[in-house]
Amino acid sequence: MSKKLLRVLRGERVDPPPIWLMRQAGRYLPEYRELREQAGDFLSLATIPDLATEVTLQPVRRFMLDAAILFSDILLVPWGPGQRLEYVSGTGPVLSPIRSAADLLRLSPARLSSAIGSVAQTVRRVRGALGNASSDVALIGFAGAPWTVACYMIEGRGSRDFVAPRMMAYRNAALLDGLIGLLTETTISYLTAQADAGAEAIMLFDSWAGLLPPSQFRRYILAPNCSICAAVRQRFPGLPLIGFPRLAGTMLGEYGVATGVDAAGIDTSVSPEVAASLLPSGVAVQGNLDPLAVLVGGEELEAQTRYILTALDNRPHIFNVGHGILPNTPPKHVEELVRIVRQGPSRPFGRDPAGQTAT
Ligand code: 1CP
Repeated sequence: MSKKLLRVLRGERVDPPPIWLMRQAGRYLPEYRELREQAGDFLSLATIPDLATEVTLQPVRRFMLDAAILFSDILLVPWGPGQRLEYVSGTGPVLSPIRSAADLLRLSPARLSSAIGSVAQTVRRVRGALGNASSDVALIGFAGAPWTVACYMIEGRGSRDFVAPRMMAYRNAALLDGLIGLLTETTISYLTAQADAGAEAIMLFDSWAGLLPPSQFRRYILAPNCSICAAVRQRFPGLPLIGFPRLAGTMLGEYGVATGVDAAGIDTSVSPEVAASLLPSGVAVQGNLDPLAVLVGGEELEAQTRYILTALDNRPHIFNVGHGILPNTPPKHVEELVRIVRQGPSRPFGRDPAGQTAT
């Protein structure tokens, strides 16, 4: 019998739905903090295959989740070809910003191959470890989508509004087109290497898709996501693809149709029923519990979880959070969440916590 997550990605409704969580590996786990300290810096943790393998497996072992997600970061794709990158504690990633054609020319995409090599090695080791346990756990590989990676490359750090890349879309579209084109090609190689090494599904994170108006959304989100999905499909026809155009709002429907993804991740702001109605019927919905509800725990966690389970009961559904698990989340609350999801959408709680009944 094939793995639950893969069945849902093929369009099957599975009850209770499989569950995994964005940022399921990370600082909220004491075993992660310990290994992170040993490694010294985040990039070592992400690029030394033995360490990255262990961190990938930690949450799967602790919570018996239905999927492992490769432990890596979306910023290895600019770092590999030579963009300076540092993870500064308290600030997050800091990069030397790309603001001109000369900055772009300094990157050498051929150098990405050594970063790709270490990530492929991690994928092989995780598959080996999961295989030995003859488990039902699927391994998800991933990359950032070009616009989201470009946001960090141009801004040079995390931001709430990423003004520099958005300005570039108006004032120097040729440069942005060049960068998005380069990222589309490198992302295809990066994902192809992960699939070759044994990733069983691929997720494309477009975390900052929601910053663009519709015409730019089509140019910088739809077009590159479509090219990547088509190229990966051509090489790996049966490999399921999950797209996550975060905060895309009503553009979610166009995204689902144009890219042909097998599942769409939805963020916390989207009503699950509306997301389901915007997407083609065979497309699975992945999401979308508020990470803050996991942090808070208790009755709120239970009510919000049951609401989502009920709202997506009649649809291929992968239970997840709407954005990454927060660093202060008590691991006990994740345990509790997994327990609630495995009980399925039992009726008495199938209400929107604000009082609206799920249909
Ligand atoms: O230990 C630490 O201090 C590092 C924290 C951390 C972790 C645990 C970073 C830095 N990256 C990661 C791992 C990571 N990043 C994974 C691993 C798999 C898992 O989910 O368990 C994944 C899938 C990502 C993807 C990622 N990185 C995204 C897309 C998803 C999202 O959160 O929107 C983004 C935007 C990044 C950039 C990034 N890397 C790290 C941080 C703190 C950030 C966000 C910076 C910001 O915007 O403020």
